[in-house]
Amino acid sequence: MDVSSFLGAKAQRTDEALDRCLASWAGAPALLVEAVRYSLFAGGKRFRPALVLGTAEIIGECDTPALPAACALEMIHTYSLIHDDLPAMDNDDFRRGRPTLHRAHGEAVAILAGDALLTMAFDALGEAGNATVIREVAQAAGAAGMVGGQLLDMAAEQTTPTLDELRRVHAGKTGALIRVSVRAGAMLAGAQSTQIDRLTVYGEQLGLAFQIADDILDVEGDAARLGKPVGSDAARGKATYPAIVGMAQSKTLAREAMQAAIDALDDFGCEADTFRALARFVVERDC
Ligand code: GRG
Repeated sequence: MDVSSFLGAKAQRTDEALDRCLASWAGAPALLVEAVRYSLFAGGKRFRPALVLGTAEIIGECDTPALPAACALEMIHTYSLIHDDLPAMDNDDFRRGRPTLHRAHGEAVAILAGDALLTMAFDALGEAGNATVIREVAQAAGAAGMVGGQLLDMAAEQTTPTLDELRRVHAGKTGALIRVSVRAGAMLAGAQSTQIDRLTVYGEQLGLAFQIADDILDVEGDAARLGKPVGSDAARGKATYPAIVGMAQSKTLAREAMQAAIDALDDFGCEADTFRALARFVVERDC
């Protein structure tokens, strides 16, 4: 299956499951549900759910056991985007092709919608009934993962970190959720530990390639395709790969990470071909 059909199919499957989760949200104020829906169904790529579901299929041929984790990872990712866009953080006006949630509904509603998504994610994850997965997702999203990476990222603004420091920022801010998406899908499909180890390397290298590509797109991308303005990293003095090592070296590093991700799949057969193509897509994408 080609990458865009794969992403499209997994996005549809995830959206249907997310819709069911929200429909069962009895008793929640209508404004909160509307705000959550505004951000959740704004046309994200559903990249993390696709990783969860795709990994489960590589291992077990069926992605159903991993569907709660796919929903949970998208809810956590969407909450992180809502909070990242707030005036206290990046103060962004556009996300996923529409005004950011705080521009549409105000800051307080945006904070609460993010809180609601984060808590609902763990409700959804509980359905999968695997305590190890719940703990790994919590750790990846939390202080030693995405939240910690976000703090380091803010602290690095207007500074020139070393490449190792930059890697640490991004391993937390972006890499942790991508890595745990692959691990959760594998664990919920009953993978053996050697398979989980190889897929973890794939997830780590893919996350790195994804972040470098994201930094490159902020310089060279098309705002209409991205659904948000370009050039904001440089305007804010953000520590990015192009800022630290230059554009040419950034592209080389992205390709090296892509190749390392593909190499990590050597023990798998044609069932992992879509994931090999996905690694190429991550560095070649325009949105
Ligand atoms: C607020 C705790 C907290 C964390 C924020 C997600 C994040 C951490 C910051 C966003 C800043 C950013 C642009 C990071 C680069 C990588 C990234 C997460 C890009 C957005 O993810 P995509 O491309 O977005 O998967 P869609 O909209 O397609 O889901």
